[in-house]
Amino acid sequence: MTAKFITLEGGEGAGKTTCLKHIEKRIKEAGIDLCVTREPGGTRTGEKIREILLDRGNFDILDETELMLMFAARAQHLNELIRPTLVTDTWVLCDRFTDATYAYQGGGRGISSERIAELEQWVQQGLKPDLTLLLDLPVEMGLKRAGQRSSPDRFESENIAFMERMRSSYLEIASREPERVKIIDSSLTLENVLSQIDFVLNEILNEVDSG
Ligand code: Z5A
Repeated sequence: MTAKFITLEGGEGAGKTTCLKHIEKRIKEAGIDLCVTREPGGTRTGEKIREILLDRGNFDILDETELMLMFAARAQHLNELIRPTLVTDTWVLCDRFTDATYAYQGGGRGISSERIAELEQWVQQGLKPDLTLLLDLPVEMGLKRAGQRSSPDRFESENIAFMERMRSSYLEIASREPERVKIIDSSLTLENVLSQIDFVLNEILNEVDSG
């Protein structure tokens, strides 16, 4: 069996936290060893970088600095956790990964895809998720859901135009890579969202059963 690398993506208020728990449960119920992690973060150093990135007090971080911090955390994560875990036949479920960089730093901040791809190639050496679930919903709806939170972080404080560009970038990736990236319509009820996720998961879990 080859361990799978699964990522979960989405904009503001898309319901990632809720869906992640469901995906974790489904994979573990199938008797598969699973490591759940997140980006930016997932390692001691990565979590420290995350604190810098999310802190609203760091209003002076340059876009380039932000991009490189994302990849610095990712380099640590890949070498310390993701690759070593996958070789032990344990699946990895990661809350956000490089698609978020193309969406937030690319679409949102306006950094070119070519520049991001250079860093991706250097840091990942071709490693990509086997499956990405993209929770998609209209920006306004996501903001309404996320609005219930107490204190927004540096990214959650961005304006609607930023969020629209971020959403378009995610959808562009999904249309370019439909085999890997599955769009989940997360504007629907939670019950419906979870059943869309189950439909996609069943496919990858059946592959394992029959392989
Ligand atoms: N970032 C980046 O810029 N570049 C990168 O390369 C990477 C990350 C890797 C931290 O990520 C930030 O890092 C992120 C992008 C940036 N910035 N933002 N924003 P994070 O993933 O840790 O943060 P997050 O996006 O805020 O994720 P989250 O906490 O998982 O939030 P969520 O997706 O909004 O999910 P939620 O808390 O589960 O749901 C929000 C609310 O909606 C909650 O009250 C739910 O009960 C409700 N909900 C969920 N689903 C439904 C449905 N279907 N119906 C009705 N209500 C629902």
